[in-house]
Amino acid sequence: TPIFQFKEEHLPGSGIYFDVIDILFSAHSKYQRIEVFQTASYGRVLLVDGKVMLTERDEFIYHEMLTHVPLSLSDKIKNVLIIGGGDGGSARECLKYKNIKRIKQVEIDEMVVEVSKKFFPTLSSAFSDPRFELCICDGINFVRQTSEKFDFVIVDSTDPIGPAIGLFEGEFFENIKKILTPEGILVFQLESPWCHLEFISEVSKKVKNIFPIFKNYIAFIPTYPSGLWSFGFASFKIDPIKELQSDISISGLKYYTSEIHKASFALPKFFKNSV
Ligand code: AG3
Repeated sequence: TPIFQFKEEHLPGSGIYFDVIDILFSAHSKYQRIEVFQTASYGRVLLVDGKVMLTERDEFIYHEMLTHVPLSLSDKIKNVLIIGGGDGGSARECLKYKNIKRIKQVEIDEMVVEVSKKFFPTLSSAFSDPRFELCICDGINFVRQTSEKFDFVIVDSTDPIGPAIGLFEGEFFENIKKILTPEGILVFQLESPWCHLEFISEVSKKVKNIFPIFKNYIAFIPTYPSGLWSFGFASFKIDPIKELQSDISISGLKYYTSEIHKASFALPKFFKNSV
C-alpha cells in the first residue's frame, strides 16, 4: 500500500504522479535536494529538487539515446568526457564499446554518486571500471580550464535551473568546442519540445552558430515532462544520419536500433519549424 503520491508538475496544473511505497533516501546536498523513492510501477525513482531524474524502469531509453546515437557513428572514439550524469547510466552505456579507452566524468554533486552507488547498482556499476575516472568538480569550470582533448563529450544534466543553467550557455559550448578533437562529437540532453519549445529553440540557435553540424533528435521517455524528450547533437564533420553505416554491434540494448537512430532525427512539424 502506497504511503503517499509523489507528483511532478510538467505544465501548469498538469503532470505525472507515482504511488510511493517507501522513502529510501532524502537529504540536502551542497547544491540540491536528493530523494530516492520506491514506486509502485517504475521501480526506484531518483529525484533532484522534486524532479524525476530517472526511474529504474525507463532510464535505459534516455541513456541509450544519449550515448549510442553518437557512438554508433565512429569506432575511433577513445576518450569520453561526461559532464553531470552522476548516476553512472551514461558511463555504463559508453563502457559497452571496446574502442573507448577512457571515460572522465565531471560531476558537481558527490551525493548523487553516493546515492547511485547505494540505491542504483545497475547504473553505478561503471564507477568500478578501470577505464572510468571521476572528478567531483564543476563542469563549467572544467571545460574552461582543461588542456585535455576528448573525442566525445556528453552533457547529462538536470533541467536548466540552479547549477545547471551554465550548461546551456554559449560560453560553455564554445569551451567544449575547444576541447573536442576534429572528429569529435558533442551530445546533450535538451528538455521537452512539448513543454520547453522556446528554450530548446534558443539553445539550438546558439549551438548552430558554434558548430558546423547541429541536429536535434527525439525519444519517447514516459517519466519526463510530456514523454516527448529531445537531445542536441553537434560536430565538426560527422553527420549523424549520413555517417550511420552498418548495424550496431552492441547487444542487449532495449530501445536503440539503427531504425530508431534514423527516425529520431525526424522531428514533429511544430518542433522542426522552431529549430
Ligand atoms: N537528466 C535529465 C533529466 C531531466 C528531467 N526533467 C524533469 N523531470 N523535469 C537525467 C539524468 C540521468 N542520467
